[in-house]
Amino acid sequence: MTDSLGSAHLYAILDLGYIALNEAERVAAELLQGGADLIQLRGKKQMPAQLSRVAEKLHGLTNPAGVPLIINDHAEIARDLPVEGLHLGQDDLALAEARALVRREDCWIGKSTHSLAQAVAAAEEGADYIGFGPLFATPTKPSYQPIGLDDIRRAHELVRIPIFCIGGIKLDNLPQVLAAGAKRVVIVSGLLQSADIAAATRAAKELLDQN
Ligand code: 3NM
Repeated sequence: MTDSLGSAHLYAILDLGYIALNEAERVAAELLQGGADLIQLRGKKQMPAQLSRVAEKLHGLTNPAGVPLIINDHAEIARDLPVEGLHLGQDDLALAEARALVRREDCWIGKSTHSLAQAVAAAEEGADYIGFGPLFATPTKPSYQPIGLDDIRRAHELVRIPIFCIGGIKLDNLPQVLAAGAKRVVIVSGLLQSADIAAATRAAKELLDQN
């Protein structure tokens, strides 16, 4: 799994705002079946103990599939479970604090960034990858101002770690996002709300792989 961050193009987030707790494993299986390269577990409303139980179950699916599982926000879950990564927002722990808490060399730490300046800062802070967005308005993070497509190319010139563009990306605007210079994307509602999650994941993956 060591090189899998560098070769990852499609990052799916299993967001418990869209998926009921008791559906999480089925949905994770569909994302895996469709070929998602990375899966994040995001639960803004769940208690850590509850999320930890879901993460453990999901890891039982992702690990045999060779797909890294990343936990959003909760450094203590990344410390206690053998997940492959932790994702932090701008308002979460600083990267160094998170690393000190997790204390696992093999746990990637990614960071959400919303401007070129934040992207550069996250790389300098030692992030293993960044999210860059939201490109478009998104119901998944309704209060965030979209940044559009214009800075994508510049972000790739300034930052050498993997950049996952995010925010309002769907199958129908993915070609536009790729044409603007994106190499890797995160898709949340565009996968989770499709009638056939595995098929939508596979379609996104094909577009990314052709790029
Ligand atoms: N982070 P969807 S945008 C979780 O810009 C998240 O950091 C963002 O969801 C950021 O694919 C976002 O449904 C939501 O638009 C992405």
